[in-house]
Amino acid sequence: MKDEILHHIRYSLGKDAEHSSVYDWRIALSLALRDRMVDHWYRSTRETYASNAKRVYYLSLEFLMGRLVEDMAANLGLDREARHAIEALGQDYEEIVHDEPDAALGNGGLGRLAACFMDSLATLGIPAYGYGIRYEHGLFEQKFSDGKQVETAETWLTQRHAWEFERPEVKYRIQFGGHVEHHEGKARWISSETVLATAYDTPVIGWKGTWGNTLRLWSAKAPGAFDLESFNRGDYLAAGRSEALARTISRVLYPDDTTDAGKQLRLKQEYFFTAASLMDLMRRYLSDHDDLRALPDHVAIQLNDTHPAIAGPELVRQLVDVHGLEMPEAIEIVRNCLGYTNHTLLPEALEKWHVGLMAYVLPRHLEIIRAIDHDHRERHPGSPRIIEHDHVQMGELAFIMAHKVNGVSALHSELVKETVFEDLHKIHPTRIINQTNGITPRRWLYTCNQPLSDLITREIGDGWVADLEQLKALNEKSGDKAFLAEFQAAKRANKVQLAQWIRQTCGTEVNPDAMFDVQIKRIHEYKRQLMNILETVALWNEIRDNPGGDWTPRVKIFGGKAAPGYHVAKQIIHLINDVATRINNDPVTGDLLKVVYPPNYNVTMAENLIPAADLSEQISTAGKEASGTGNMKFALNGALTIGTLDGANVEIREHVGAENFFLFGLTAQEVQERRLQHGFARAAIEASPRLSRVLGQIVDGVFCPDEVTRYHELVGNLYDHDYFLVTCDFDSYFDAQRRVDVAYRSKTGWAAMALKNTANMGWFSSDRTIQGYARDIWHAGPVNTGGMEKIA
Ligand code: T68
Repeated sequence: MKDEILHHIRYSLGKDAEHSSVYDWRIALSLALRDRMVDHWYRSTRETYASNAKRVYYLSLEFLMGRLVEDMAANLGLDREARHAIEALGQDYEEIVHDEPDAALGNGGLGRLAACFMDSLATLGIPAYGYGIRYEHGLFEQKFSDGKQVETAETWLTQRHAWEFERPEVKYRIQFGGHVEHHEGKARWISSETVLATAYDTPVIGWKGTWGNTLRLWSAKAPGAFDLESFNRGDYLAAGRSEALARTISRVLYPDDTTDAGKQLRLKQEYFFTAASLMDLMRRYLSDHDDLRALPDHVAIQLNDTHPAIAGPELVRQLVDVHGLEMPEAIEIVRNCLGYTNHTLLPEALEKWHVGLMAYVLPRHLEIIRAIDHDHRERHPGSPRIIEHDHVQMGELAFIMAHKVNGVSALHSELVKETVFEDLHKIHPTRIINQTNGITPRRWLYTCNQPLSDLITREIGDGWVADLEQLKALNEKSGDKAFLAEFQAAKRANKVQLAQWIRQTCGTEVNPDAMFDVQIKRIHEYKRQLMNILETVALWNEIRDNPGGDWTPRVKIFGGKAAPGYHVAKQIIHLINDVATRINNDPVTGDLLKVVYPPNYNVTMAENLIPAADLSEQISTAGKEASGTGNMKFALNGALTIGTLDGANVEIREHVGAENFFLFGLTAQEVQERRLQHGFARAAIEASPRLSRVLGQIVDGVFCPDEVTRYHELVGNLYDHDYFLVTCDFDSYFDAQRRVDVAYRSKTGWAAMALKNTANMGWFSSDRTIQGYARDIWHAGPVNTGGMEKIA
């Protein structure tokens, strides 16, 4: 390793060791690791071709990969070797690891799920490609200015991205606009704009290096040569214009995790990467098959939400317009290839495109969508329409064009049947299935939590890393005082480290013996960070009323970004920061209560916070969080959950045991009923002296003396609307928190409960999730083990 790193310092970076920077060392280390991936990767490709195995294509507008050095090294079995080599070269391994920017090509759960899936597909040896966009700018960086969120552009690609291979020879012409001509039953799309899609490949190697797949990300380029004529005329701007225009398509990740309100560029991004991916997989298929009717036997395409839903009409277009198949047959072939995953029931997040925009950007596709709609309604009279109120409803389109539609937790999948797709579910009663989300144990335990990971491996060996259910063996240890002490010591080591990091980033002193209570996720009304901060104020009040009481010291930790245009979410951020300032400077509460909100939450920050958490906040309004995956990461790392019966919380509670989970709040059913009661929020506030007092303080400007009216609108909305029932669940949440306080006071009691969480979270490995997709949707499996037989 040492020699390989030095080789790259010299021949890839053109430096000598004495004059190399941290950046140079990081790139050299990454390149050395990448070299070690290549043989695994080629072998996998060869075996896939040789076996003619079915390939899985995972289409996702987002891949939230985070940093790669540690994970790549770990999967290659080189984590210790890499560290030793770097240290032998006189360098600081931690510093080098921390130098890598996150690949933040995603907003949150949906993008991170895609990244976990890539890891599991490779670990299971399933031949697969991830397809997405190589955004020049990932998710914006967040700073706080006087407590308010400020966004700046993310710039990961201003540095060399050492993991990828540029594939200049792989390029496709992606068309937009124009019109369609029809001659003798054949359609010809005369487009008005062309952009080139070029490929960048990152190898993804599974655990122990057994298999390697590809993450192929597309970058947009202008199709023509540089316009030298304009340049020579002195019109420098015109010379670069078409290049700049083309490049905007892959320039920036949309930062909204719910609605992108019909933006033309967004539709172009979606079509751009979907069309390029389908052209690529068709080229691969036709290179060794000639029967298009057999496509579904060899190709499974998974749509990560509706963002790539244009895949249906696009693949039909290729089969009909390019290869001459008949429309109904093409529709059937495409349906047998496609699966669609739904990630949300929030109405504002269901994609809809105005037919005018669709006709303008993708005229041929609009025709095909009408044909699909017609075909479906002929077969199923009374079926809901794909085009409704002049909008193409992408959920309906994806549903009709997929042979399986899945939700991401048991509760969510049932709600999908009862709500968004109620009518389509009646027509196709076996199409909707469930695949509860999972997380990769490689990143989310093995690499991010070394103290716990080492302890587990010492106790039960390292088989758990690729077979997480082996953690069950730890159940036997829940009465073993000595083991519990070690389990606690691992947690404490993580907390000491985090306390240090908090001092550096926030300037706040926190006591590692206090309970670390963490809520990290996008800021959204339905996730109810507002309820958490209101409860914080209520607790502050009670401590101040009785400072000598037997309180359980707490550190409330928040992390998360708000979409730049989401006004209420930004107000919530501001309020959390204002409350933090007041409480952290209160000598009365002192170490009993602290509030910290480190800016710029991302995958790397999650990897630091989760191993140090005692309490995991999963407090969404029941029925709103499709699954959650952070909830799984915390429980796996030995945090207890305080949560509602929402998303995968329900299944987590079943697995870890109700006695090891702090439940509160209304059920999804009760939420629906409560909303119908006139004045429910005002009534709830009036019935809760505790909540009334907190809201009164906020309105009086206790936390914003410089601008007393700052939160009047926010509080006013709670009284009059409170769509997410913060007021109704508040007392039940407060009471649950006091049960948490009591439980935390028994150190071994708490440790035993925490251990029960770790020991029983094995089922939430994304390996299990991927096996479910492979079995129920893709009918695909690993090549080297005889395919499906291996999958139970
Ligand atoms: C999340 N969705 C769900 N969406 O909210 C979460 N949306 O419950 C679930 O665990 C997770 O998906 C994985 O299934 C998202 O993260 C987005 O990020 C998103 C992005 C663009 C447009 C719409």
